[in-house]
Amino acid sequence: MATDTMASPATVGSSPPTKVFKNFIDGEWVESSTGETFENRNPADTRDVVGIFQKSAKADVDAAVDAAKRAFAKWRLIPAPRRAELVFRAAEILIERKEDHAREMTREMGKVLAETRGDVQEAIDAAYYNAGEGRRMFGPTVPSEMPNKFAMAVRQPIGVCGMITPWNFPMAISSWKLLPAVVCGNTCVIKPAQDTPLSTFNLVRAFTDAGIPGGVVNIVTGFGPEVGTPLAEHEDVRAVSLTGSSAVGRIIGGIAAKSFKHCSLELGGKNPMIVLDDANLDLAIEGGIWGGFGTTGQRCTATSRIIVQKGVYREFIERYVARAKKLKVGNGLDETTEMGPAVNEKQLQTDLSYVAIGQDEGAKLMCGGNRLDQGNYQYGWFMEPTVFTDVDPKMRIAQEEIFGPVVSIIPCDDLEDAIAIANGIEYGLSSSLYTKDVNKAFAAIRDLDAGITYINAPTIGAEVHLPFGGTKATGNGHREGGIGAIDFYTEWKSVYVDYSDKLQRAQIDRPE
Ligand code: UN1
Repeated sequence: MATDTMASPATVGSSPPTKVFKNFIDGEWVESSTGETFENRNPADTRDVVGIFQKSAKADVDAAVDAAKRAFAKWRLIPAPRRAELVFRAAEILIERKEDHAREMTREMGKVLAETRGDVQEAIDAAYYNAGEGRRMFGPTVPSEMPNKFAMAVRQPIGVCGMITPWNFPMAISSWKLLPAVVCGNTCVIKPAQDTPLSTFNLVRAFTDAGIPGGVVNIVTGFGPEVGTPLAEHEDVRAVSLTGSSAVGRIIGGIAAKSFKHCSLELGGKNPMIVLDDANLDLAIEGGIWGGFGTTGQRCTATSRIIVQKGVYREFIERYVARAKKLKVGNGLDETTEMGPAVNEKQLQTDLSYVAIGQDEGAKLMCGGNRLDQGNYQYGWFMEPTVFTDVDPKMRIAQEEIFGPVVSIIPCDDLEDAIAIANGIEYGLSSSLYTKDVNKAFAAIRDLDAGITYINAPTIGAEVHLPFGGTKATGNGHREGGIGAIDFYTEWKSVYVDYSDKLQRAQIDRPE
């Protein structure tokens, strides 16, 4: 069991001992080749050091890929239902540890406890789903065009998979990648986001405690250029999965293309929520607040644009802004907090810079826009929930992914106009429509250019057993979640068994 050796206490300054976490390679917790480390600090109180992690380099990636390659030789031969049992056991372990993991996640990335509990739950859900896949992994068995010939396609593992994960759903998104990959018989090297490595450690620890063999899942912590790039470049890595920005996606996708790796990119969003005149406004306001400010706006599915029909536009903004102003911002460990901090100083600066951009562009700043840095806020990266109205769909605040608590409200004439505005961006992840008119709902389901559409719910809240991902600059056509992930982490092999005892030439020897 690796539980006891994952971290060792070290004394940092005069504060209480801070745990030092090592890389996890070949079933062992090991220091990085560089001998250097970095700190993981609480964004709600930067005096709180959550842990110290290895600042790794290419040599560590090489060691992890080598271990994963050796482990693959055996792991691929374990029957999928047996592999899946270990994942099922990991789910049960995560249930026992849910509260502790949620608290640690709030400390390392800031989102409120209700949401970090949801993040751990999403990993549990993904574990149960993928454990079930171990007994499915369906492939087609079809009639052959020849007599006495059998035809089917089976799923085979790919090999070593490299994973680069984001900080906003540090356990859930790691689970979307690791769990289907291992059930399908692959082995993995994961590089968690440098802001949130602990939650990925907690997920992997559940695996190791469930009995997954050494080398099947390896963690190398550090930064993109030193760890992410060599991982994507490594010739023995046959599949790469990234969740991150479209800018990083372009780099990783380019690297992967050079060696024909499978590559799944899950990137940015600028997700529209449309509110028509006939909508239940109470519901739409509540949904828009949750979708816009949940996770401090730091979801790729965040409701960052609200497109409201003119008949209810004034009433909607008045009531929406009143609600946004009342949101309780603070440390997510306080159960009464509704919105936590930005994940780090850089993200906060980006959020604030977009406030200035929106004002320069002539949008109306209705509330928020300021950093909160007095009193209890002084040690964290807090800002006010921010709402711009009368936003033109072409403004940068309506086009670019901010990844913060900044919502743009845009007026529209009717559904057709709303859909044109909704689709008029480079991204296509999530979308939503509030209406009571079933005809309009189905027209929107057909016409919104996005990977996900919600009716009478905001743009967030995807469940793990349906495909997750988007169109245009949101990705490269793959989907996580459900069967999409099984498709990504397997290679099809078509099998023909000829039991006729003679040469039968397909397409040529056509039976009478
Ligand atoms: C993300 O926004 O990066 O659908 C992932 C949701 C969550 C996952 C979001 N289940 O909002």
